[in-house]
Amino acid sequence: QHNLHLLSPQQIELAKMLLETGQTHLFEHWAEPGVEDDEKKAFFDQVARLDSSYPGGLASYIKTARELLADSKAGKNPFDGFTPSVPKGEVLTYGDDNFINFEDMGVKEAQKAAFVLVAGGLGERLGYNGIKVALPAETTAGTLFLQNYIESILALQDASCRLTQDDCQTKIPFVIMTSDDTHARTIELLESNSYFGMEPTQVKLLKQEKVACLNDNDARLAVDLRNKYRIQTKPHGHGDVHALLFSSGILKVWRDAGLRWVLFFQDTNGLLFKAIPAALGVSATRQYHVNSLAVPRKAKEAIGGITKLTHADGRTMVINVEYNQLDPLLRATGNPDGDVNCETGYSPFPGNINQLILELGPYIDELTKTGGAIKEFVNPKYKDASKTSFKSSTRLECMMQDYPKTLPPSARVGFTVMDAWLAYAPVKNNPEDAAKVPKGNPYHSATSGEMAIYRANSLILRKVGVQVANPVVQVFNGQEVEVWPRITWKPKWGLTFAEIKRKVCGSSTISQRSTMVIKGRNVFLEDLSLDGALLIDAVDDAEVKVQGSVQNKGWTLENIDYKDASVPEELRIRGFKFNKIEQLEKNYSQSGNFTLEP
Ligand code: UGB
Repeated sequence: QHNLHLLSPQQIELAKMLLETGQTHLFEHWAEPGVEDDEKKAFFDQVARLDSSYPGGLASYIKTARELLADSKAGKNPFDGFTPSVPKGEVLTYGDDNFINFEDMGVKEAQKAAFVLVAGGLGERLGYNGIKVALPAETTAGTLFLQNYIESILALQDASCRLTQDDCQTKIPFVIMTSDDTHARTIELLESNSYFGMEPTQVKLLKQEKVACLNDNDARLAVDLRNKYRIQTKPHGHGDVHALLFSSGILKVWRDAGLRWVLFFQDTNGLLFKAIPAALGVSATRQYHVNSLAVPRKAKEAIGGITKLTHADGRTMVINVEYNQLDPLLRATGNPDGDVNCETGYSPFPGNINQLILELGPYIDELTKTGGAIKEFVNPKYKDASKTSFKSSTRLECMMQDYPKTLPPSARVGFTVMDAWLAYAPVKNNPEDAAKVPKGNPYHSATSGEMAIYRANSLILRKVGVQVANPVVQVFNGQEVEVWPRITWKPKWGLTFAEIKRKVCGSSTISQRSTMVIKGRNVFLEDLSLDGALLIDAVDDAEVKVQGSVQNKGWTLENIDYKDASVPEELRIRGFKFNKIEQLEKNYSQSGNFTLEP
């Protein structure tokens, strides 16, 4: 009351809203008028931000929170009335005719695509001190995750452009969702690396805001313990991406520019773009409004399961059921063993890798109705069984893959299952937790993420006719992994099966202890016999044939311990580093035709 005369009309409205929604306690310990006025102003600035960044405003947030907290207290099952079953989707096999046709189609469609990376999370499970997209995806070429994503989008853009007759000006738009935790460091990474070759105007950052924390079942907002004029906030989840895209107005700009697809992806999957062209081809061919990428999933693996839910009233939807909910849901619906592997050795529910392809038109139609609001959930940690108080404040959360929950039954929601070796190897777990993963389940660590890249590249080269040696098994940071030859190439060398096949002819062999890095676009492997390390770089208009036998001492893998603080964090979380003993390195900086014959 005493402070009212200091407030602007907008601030008075916000104060009224807070009082009407039961938030009187926020003002209880305020100093009298004239004291700490700057802090009071900052409080209202924060409330204004919380209000404007949430679809429907803060009052709507508090109302939803009360409902969800009441449901949680009552132990209400969010899947009440629904029976889960295994849905049908498109199952692809790398390199067969079907896959190649989808890839062709996907490359054509890429001209009408925009990409959205959700990178607002700090990755608490990984415990890395930097932003995750700044980590090297692998340490042979040293390509960073963000660099790999940008170079892949550019490779797709070029490949797509090459298919058109006319002068192609396509610049695939790329949005990165950041948060206060990642925003400044993402900008710095882009700027200090000249946007990894992308035009800065192609890239747009959208920063998600945190949401207010809740102290009790009445959804009373939590006062920040360090400052009584601030409300505690926490991340709201990757589901924010839809509201942010909608409110930014960018979706309509894309539609007006003739785009048709929006592809969403996460921060640390070094394999993802090997699966993108075919998955986009599936979207276009099947005319899916929503297409989720999936991989075979081990029961209880920490990724959601794509599930068909059928309600007693006849409604059905195909949706991700999060890993902690799938097992109880199955048990509650007549499957006493819960989430278990079937005879294939995998869960019958495909694993969601949170790569979504949405058709832009229906997406805009839906967001025009919802404002981008996504069905939320709350996960309070209660002090005791009475569920009347929390151990610490909680907040509402939302996930981007819950977007289909509000869609009408007529929406075409599908999914595409890819081989896990091709499509999915995230870096989420710290070495200690990864070492505890049950045997046979993926580690999802920096170690396994890097080794998966070498395995995928080795398997791809095998598919196009190169004789690649078998892997050996080694243990790094307590994790047993297959070590394949360390083969990497830039996305522009080959993003699709057809493109890679075109670059390989004759009969080449690569031994297990070998390392190969291809950075040039037009490098052709012809009767190469590699036993050691070979690094080739070439400008785009240099055409290089690689022949003959390359043999040298090569690069060896040296074990390092994740606790060894003398080694940089991005290396020690892998448990190994390269000992670069001997290599053949060739760099072609002029245009022309060349033959690399050692
Ligand atoms: N992220 C944000 O941008 N903002 C946020 O507020 C939070 C996260 P996690 P999660 O593919 O393995 C997801 O923490 O949420 C970004 C799916 O829900 O790595 O535990 C963050 O930067 C699950 O179904 O994953 O699990 C990162 O890029 C399964 O598919 C992304 O969101 C699982 O991923 C994911 O955040 C998986």
